[in-house]
Amino acid sequence: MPMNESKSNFVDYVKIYCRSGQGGAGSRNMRREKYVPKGGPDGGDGGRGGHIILRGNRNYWTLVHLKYNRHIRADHGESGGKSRSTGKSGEDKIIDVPCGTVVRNEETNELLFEITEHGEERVLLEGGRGGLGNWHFRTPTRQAPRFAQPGEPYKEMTVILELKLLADVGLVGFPNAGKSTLVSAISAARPEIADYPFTTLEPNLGMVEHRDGRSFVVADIPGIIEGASEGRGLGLRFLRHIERNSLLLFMIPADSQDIKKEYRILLNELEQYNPEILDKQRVLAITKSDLLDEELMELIRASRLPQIPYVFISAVTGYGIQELKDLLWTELNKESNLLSAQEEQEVKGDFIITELPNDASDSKMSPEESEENAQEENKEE
Ligand SMILES: Nc1nc2c(ncn2[C@@H]2O[C@H](COP(=O)(O)OP(=O)(O)OP(=O)(O)O)[C@@H](O)[C@H]2O)c(=O)[nH]1
Ligand SMILES: [Mg+2]
Repeated sequence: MPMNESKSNFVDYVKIYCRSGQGGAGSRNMRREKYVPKGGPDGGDGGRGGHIILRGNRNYWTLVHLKYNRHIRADHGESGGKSRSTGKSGEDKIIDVPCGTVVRNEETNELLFEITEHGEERVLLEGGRGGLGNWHFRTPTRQAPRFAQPGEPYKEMTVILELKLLADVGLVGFPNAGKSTLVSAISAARPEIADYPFTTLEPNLGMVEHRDGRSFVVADIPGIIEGASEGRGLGLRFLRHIERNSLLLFMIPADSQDIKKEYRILLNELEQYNPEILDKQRVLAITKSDLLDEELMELIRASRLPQIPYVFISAVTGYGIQELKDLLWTELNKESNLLSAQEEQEVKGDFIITELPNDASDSKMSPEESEENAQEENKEE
């Protein structure tokens, strides 16, 4: 099984040390000029130390640019000068990250913030303020203060940056289920496809063109196996990429021994990872249906299938692909998903909005249809 790690530049987790700049010291200068007796204090303020700032940038898709740049320091502020001149501020350091980057304190594991939008800037560490020059400390009784404030110290922190890809539909399935084949059939993405397990080692995103210029984004993630939550196979670390998908597409091959059982195993692994993932809407694609004839298909239909909307597909012949896209689109635009549309937009920023015409409303389901679906859901649990 070729597991060529070195070729991978998909980096979705980095630990970096950051340090802001120290504030410059205030000056203690005394004015001394030839014809100016008793010049008095004229020391200027120190400059501010540079901030460490994180900025969302839609041109970045991974954190690979930070992998070999793990120490980031902003400049210190300069000291104040004579004639009340203020020291130069230290330059801020701006760290560009992809939209969807989560920032945590490495020591405490505390979630600090999340960068979701292009251009969004958050100050991670403030630079120290510059100290005041002696000029500020004149009083009627102390006309020549020979002291000034030091600059504030810098701040430092090691942070963990984690990337959560933002896609509408997350693919869930065992290795070899045909996930990557589907993504290459319905989008312009060209993930690697092969008849061995764990071909996909890193997530791929594909933009799916639907009818009338509408589109949605599908995330192809590595296969999941039983025990993945205990670290088997590639484990479950990639699941964080589907935590925010609004819909999960389960993919189970038509030649599977027991579709329902396979579904249960997948479901169980997801639950081990994060029970909230199960709140998402689910759709089932029975893949490789070109291996079936009508009769076999009927048998599968009659068997105990999971109680979620399903469709037979073949990414090879194109069978059921349009039906699948329609189904995904309908499910994505269901009332329950639309409720969080505002939130979604916030999360996505202009990540894909530029390519997503926002006229999804006319394909909303009728109330009867939603109710039917609700009943189906109930049956299952
Ligand atoms: N007959 C048939 N074979 C398919 C179909 N879709 C995928 N395959 C084959 O199934 C194998 C696995 O396909 P992949 O798309 O790489 O599967 P995957 O789910 O991405 O697998 P991992 O990346 O390893 O998790 C390949 O040999 C594909 O050619 C299909 O619709 N019909
Ligand atoms: Mg794959």
